Amino acid sequence: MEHSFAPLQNDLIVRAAWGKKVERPPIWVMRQAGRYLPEYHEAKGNKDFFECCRTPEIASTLTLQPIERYAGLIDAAIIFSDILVIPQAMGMTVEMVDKKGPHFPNPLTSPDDGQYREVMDRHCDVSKELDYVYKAITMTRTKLNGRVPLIGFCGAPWTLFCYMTEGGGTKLFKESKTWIYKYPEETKALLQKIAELCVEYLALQVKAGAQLIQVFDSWAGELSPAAFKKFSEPYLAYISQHLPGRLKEYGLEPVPMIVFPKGAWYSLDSVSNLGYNVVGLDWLHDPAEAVKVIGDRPVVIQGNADPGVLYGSHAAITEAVKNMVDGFGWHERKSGWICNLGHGITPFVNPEDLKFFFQEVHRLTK
Ligand code: 1CP
Repeated sequence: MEHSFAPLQNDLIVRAAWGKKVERPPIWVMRQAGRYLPEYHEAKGNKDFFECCRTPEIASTLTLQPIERYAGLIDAAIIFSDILVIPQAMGMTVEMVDKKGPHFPNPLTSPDDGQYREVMDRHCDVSKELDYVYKAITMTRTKLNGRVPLIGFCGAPWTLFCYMTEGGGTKLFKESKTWIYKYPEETKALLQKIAELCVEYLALQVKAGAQLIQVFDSWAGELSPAAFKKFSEPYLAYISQHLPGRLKEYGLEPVPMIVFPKGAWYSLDSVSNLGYNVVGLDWLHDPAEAVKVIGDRPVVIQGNADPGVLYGSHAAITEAVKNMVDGFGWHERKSGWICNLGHGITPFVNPEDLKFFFQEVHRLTK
């Protein structure tokens, strides 16, 4: 089924992501639909998190909340969902525990554990299993009515692998490190399987109406440069190399692809060669240094203010914006930068302070 949606009134982020010169840098923030917004808690009530993801009416309402609150200041929506829907589609149980985060009651313990074989052997049909995401995307595009583009996303294979083996968030990465250093071949087989599902999942999100896509490698920085080369980068590359072809098979035009290898600052040079149009930077990068590393390659940077600055004073926020505007050479280049935080916005931020951040980006890039 082909959809027809209202034409975009604001396509700034799409043009910027393709490397074009633009009148001002586009802005959005990771996790912009979420816990810092009082209207999020109101709409979510005490409904289960994944139930909200699975209900297109609710997911689209939550996606639109920051677009409505920050109308005229913000340049993209990101579909309300979670990276962990892929492990769910692969047959694993994932619960979202209030105030704690995701929990897998039965994580993958070792290659001999029957569950690993089950996950590996099971045919996973993301067109069927994740149909609710595509429905939410299509409904959101209709409700957006062309206001701003909609971003689709998935978790990177390495990051999803961490959750599938750890069973939730972790500081130690004991299980995932045991896997990569004890069972590298079985690890790679699973990473490859996840990468293939990511390609299909992203293609179907675009088919449903997503206009850019982002791959979140939130745990990239837990790997050494050598381990990143083995266990993350090849699978990020698989996604960027196969998605355009898959879109073509569906009769769809390519969309800009964003990769966010959080914490893997050492990988910027090689990640810039993977075929992604945009590389997301966390706040450990100095903007001017990152611009130098990318050099004349056609790669756009997304980022990278410390989300923690939003707990600070307005003067501190202004300074953080100035640092990006100057460091990314905005006034000289007028291209190559999508403004964002260096990671997701955190709970307890005052939404008025995020508004001030947006206003400062607009003011200082005039
Ligand atoms: O607004 C948006 O950005 C869209 C929605 C979105 C996205 C892009 C959510 C909603 N989750 C994600 C991606 C996601 N989920 C990532 C990658 C981005 C990142 O690094 O922040 C990760 C690692 C997750 C896993 C996850 N889901 C966590 C982290 C736990 C840990 O390991 O520390 C948590 C707390 C969630 C729950 C979640 N996902 C999204 C929201 C709004 C929430 C909070 C749910 C709630 O308590 O109400």
